[in-house]
Amino acid sequence: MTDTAHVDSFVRDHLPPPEQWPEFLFPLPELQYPARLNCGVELLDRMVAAGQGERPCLRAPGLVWSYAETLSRANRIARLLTEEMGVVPGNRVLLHAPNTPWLAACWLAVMKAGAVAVTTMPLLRAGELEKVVRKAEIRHALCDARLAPELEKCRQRVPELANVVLFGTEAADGLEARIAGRSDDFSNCPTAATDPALLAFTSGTTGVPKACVHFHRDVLAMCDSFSKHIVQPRPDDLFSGSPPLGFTFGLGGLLCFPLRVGASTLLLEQGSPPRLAEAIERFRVTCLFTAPTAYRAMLGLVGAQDFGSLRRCVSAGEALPKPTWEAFHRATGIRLIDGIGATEMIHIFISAADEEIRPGATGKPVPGYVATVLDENFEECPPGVPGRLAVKGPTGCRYLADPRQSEYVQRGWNITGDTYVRDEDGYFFHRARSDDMIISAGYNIAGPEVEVALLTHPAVAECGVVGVPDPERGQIVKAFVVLAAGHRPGAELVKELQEHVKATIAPYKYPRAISFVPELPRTATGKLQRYRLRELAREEA
Ligand code: 3UK
Repeated sequence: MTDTAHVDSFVRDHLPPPEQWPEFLFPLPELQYPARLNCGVELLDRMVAAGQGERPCLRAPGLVWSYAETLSRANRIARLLTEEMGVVPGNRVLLHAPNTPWLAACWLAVMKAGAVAVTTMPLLRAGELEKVVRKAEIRHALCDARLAPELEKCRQRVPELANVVLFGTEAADGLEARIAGRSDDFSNCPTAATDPALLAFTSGTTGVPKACVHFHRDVLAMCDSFSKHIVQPRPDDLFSGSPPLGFTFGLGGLLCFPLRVGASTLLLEQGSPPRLAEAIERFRVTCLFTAPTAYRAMLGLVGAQDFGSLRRCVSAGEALPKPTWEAFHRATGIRLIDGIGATEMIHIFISAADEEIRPGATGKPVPGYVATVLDENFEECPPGVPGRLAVKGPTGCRYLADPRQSEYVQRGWNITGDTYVRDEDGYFFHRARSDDMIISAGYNIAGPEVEVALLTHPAVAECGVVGVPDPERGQIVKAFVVLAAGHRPGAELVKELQEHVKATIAPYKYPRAISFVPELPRTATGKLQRYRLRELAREEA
């Protein structure tokens, strides 16, 4: 591995040994990348050189930066990083901000400088930031001034994080002031296609977070597989959505996919369903990226807000329940694009669009990827038999210095930790996270299947289903239900919901216990935290 532009070899030195890497596949012409490749250059300089300079690139309410203006800012930030902050290729740069054009420009600058971006969720607290800074040995940070207090607390605990520059401030030592006088050209770092470009921390629930290493080529591969073949964006598209750029779902959908084709992106600091719905109407968003629960919540706003501009709507992060797909389709005529992605894979690898969509299925392997369902002995499960989802393609899992590498990657396959079933036509259906399967009186029950059944009842706004210990049955199925407006909790409704599930799916799967709750516990990326529901159930017992 001499073919690198990294001067600081920390990330490369802490990659897993080659025999623990997944197998990589590049089966399409668009996935053949040259040995030297800088994804920031491909996404930005290349577009300006191709005559896109005057077209809109980054937007926020009240602001539009063209491709040329974005390039000018990214170049001046790259100069600040390399000329003044002392960043050298391979150094990690922490980026901490809500989704804004400045954050996007900083990310592009980090790429162009050959540094390694570590973008964190804006909601992280000092203690969580500390784990990231220690694990990735970070000395440099660019941070939104509004989030400075939390980062400052972190810096006091890790003094190695010496070099913090704030943006979104008029202060004389702020980023805007410090780039103002700089020349707006920059000599881009000639990174290798296999030089690390980013560390993506997983939204793991406990313990030390895992950092996934992704190369410059991986950033382009997510654009040239899922986006090119399933989203099929056009230069006149306007992308928007809720996932933070610190979550690779957001990095792809809200930054890289639009820039790869010369389209524009509307970055929103607040991506709650009402804000999103408002922005869709006001800015005429065409491609939307958000979570299944947000699509369900937006159903209630369909009459009040005009969604007529939407052309592509991508749902990921959790399973998209069939009732949500159907209700959204009835209300808007839009066929939601479900897709399973993972931080380890950088983006979506099973999905479908348009007429290929089968509501209730995640889809088929995205062009560039192969996927299968394996049993404990690594034998392929026949159609109809659930097993472990396994996938390979142009991207894959490489944890930074982590023994858990050999759990995620086995025999060249990325094992995502999901239980899936295939049908005869090759469609993949999500059952549950493998650790979330409920075993009750000898039956295997997938929590999400019970959730789907409950969601078809009008009283249910949201729900989460888990297994709780039971002396007789091993586990019983327990549902936590958030009621829709106008419905009241009570023994009668419990009975009604139980009967409803028994009439919808095999009766043995019905929830023997139901609790009504005001809201469900979710991660910063919007995922239901089933382990917290299990804790809650234990506390109640
Ligand atoms: C689950 C899904 C069913 C699944 C992600 C799109 O979610 C992303 O990454 P994470 O690392 O979580 C990965 C896990 O989330 N999951 C995601 N999408 C679906 N389950 N249907 C889906 N459509 O358990 C997976 O293993 O947080 C999603 C793009 C980039 C991402 N990082």
